[in-house]
Amino acid sequence: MQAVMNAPKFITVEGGEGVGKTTQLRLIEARLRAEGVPLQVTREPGGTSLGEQLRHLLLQKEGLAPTPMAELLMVFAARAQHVNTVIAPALARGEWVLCDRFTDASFAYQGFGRGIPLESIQQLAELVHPQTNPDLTILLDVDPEIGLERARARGELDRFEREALPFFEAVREGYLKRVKLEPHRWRVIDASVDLQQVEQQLETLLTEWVAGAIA
Ligand code: Z5A
Repeated sequence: MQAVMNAPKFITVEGGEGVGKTTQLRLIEARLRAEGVPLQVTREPGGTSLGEQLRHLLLQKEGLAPTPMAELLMVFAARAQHVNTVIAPALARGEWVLCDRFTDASFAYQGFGRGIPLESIQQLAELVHPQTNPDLTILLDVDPEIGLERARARGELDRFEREALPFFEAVREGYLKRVKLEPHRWRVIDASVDLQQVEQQLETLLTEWVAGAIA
């Protein structure tokens, strides 16, 4: 079906460890492409050559870990490059952008997880992407104990995944607080159930969203 868009849509997907983001992003992508939506699929940290190099530095287990502030500035450096060279140009061309994590992850991980003041993160967000903010954010929500179990079963853990449970509890709390602040932007999916049931919830959401966004 050839879809005609009312406006470009910027969709982000968020969640803690082992929520199944990678798995569910593929479903969302396939669904939007089947609707004929011109789509740019990307991720953070990453999405550009510089961003992918910063991602490698952020996730590596070897060497000295960045301080929380260095970590925050690295994710925002990657984001500055990403927004200016990939996300904003795609939206300007009339494409939709489906992004695996965005600034909400900085609030959740560096703010709630690492304890950096939320106002500092807000200031960076306003500096780096004043005009570029998600229209819809899907939170895949799961109890961190279940999520960590899944991540561990998947294989070797990166630097973030090696954090202790309280870190991930704080990250989850952070996401849920962000949902309360801007409920119209967020849709929360219960990702504790099996994959098929998560997919069903997403299908319902996408049907509703696509119907509303495509003229
Ligand atoms: N980060 C940050 O700190 N600040 C920022 O601003 C940004 C990011 C943007 C990398 O992100 C890190 O960057 C991230 C936060 C930080 N922390 N870490 N790690 P990432 O998004 O690339 O990394 P990730 O969180 O590990 O995402 P992931 O690789 O997409 O993993 P996932 O969400 O856990 O998804 P998955 O691979 O699809 O699922 C994991 C396993 O569970 C897999 O074997 C699945 O088959 C299984 N699974 C998934 N769903 C289910 C259900 N429902 N039932 C049973 N099993 C399931």
